Amino acid sequence: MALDKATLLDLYRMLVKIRTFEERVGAMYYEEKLPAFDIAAGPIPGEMHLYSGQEAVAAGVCAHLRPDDPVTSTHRPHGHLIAKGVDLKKMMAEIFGKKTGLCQGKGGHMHLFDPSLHFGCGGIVGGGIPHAVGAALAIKKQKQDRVAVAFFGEGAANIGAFHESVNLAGVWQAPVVFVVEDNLYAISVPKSVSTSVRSNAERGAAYGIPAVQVDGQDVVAVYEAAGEAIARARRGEGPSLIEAICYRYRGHFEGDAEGYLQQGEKASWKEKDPINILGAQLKAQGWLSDAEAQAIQDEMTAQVAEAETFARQSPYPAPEEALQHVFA
Ligand SMILES: Cc1ncc(C[n+]2csc(CCOP(=O)(O)OP(=O)(O)O)c2C)c(N)n1
Ligand SMILES: [Mg+2]
Repeated sequence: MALDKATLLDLYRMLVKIRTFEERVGAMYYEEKLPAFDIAAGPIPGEMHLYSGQEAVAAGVCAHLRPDDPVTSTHRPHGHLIAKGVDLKKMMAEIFGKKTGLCQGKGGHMHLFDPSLHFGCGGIVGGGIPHAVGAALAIKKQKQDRVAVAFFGEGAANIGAFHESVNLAGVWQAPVVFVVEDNLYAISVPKSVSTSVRSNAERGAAYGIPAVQVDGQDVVAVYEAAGEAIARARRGEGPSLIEAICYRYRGHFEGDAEGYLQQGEKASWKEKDPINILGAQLKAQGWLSDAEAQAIQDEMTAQVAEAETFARQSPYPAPEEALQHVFA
């Protein structure tokens, strides 16, 4: 089914928004860290895992979600939370460790929680998958039409929690959609040496749930597959799995020497860039001029700059607050 102009433009705007945010965070991350990479230095201390290149997955799935649909994410969470509709200022402040951040500066980039959007994430690979099933079970018991979504990487699909979660979701017919983002690597380990099946979509059959593979560079393909899966769950017809084949443009983490890549690999994936693919479709339809594309880029650059200014100008939490809101 052909998507209408408004839907396609919304998707395009979201792709550009996520890319612009990630590339700006990537630039700011290196402030004061170089020339000898000092992970603790600069305005954004600690590890950083960016989502550039994978935007179509978050945008295509989250376009179908409501604020009250629970989403669990990973150590690479920015794109999912932006697509869910987060306030960029609060998110950027959290990444900077500031008091005005989503978690009052105590979570940082890997621990972004937004109760207003029913969103959580964390650094334990696969840790969010059982949480999504738990949320879906609660939704089912409360007879609501909400849907839980778990985003995770193809590396996470090899841990026990994935298999237990998909099995129980199948048993309970819980309203959850598992979104495997297959970006070819878990850190430096290619899927071919860690995974017994060629495609994680094949694993759906083992647990009796519908599963499809989609081109994760193509936001329309993701949007259509996610639309079916999410509508099925809202109708009370149980869980689904979507495997999106995608590619991250930056290292596993910032500072990754990327010695595991094949020569020319990244350049060839960039030829299938999600923003360019959708941009070309919109232009071919006469729905996006170069000037309009530039205006969207300028708007997103301004939104990210506003978030940056807010984060930089916000105070740090006071040292005596360190033990508040934590299990001690
Ligand atoms: C339980 C657990 N094991 C190992 C790690 C270390 N680790 C962090 S990210 C990562 C790879 C994850 O790969 P994947 O699930 O494919 O996600 P991607 O980074 O590709 O988005 C690993 C092994 C961890 N954080 N948690
Ligand atoms: Mg991966």
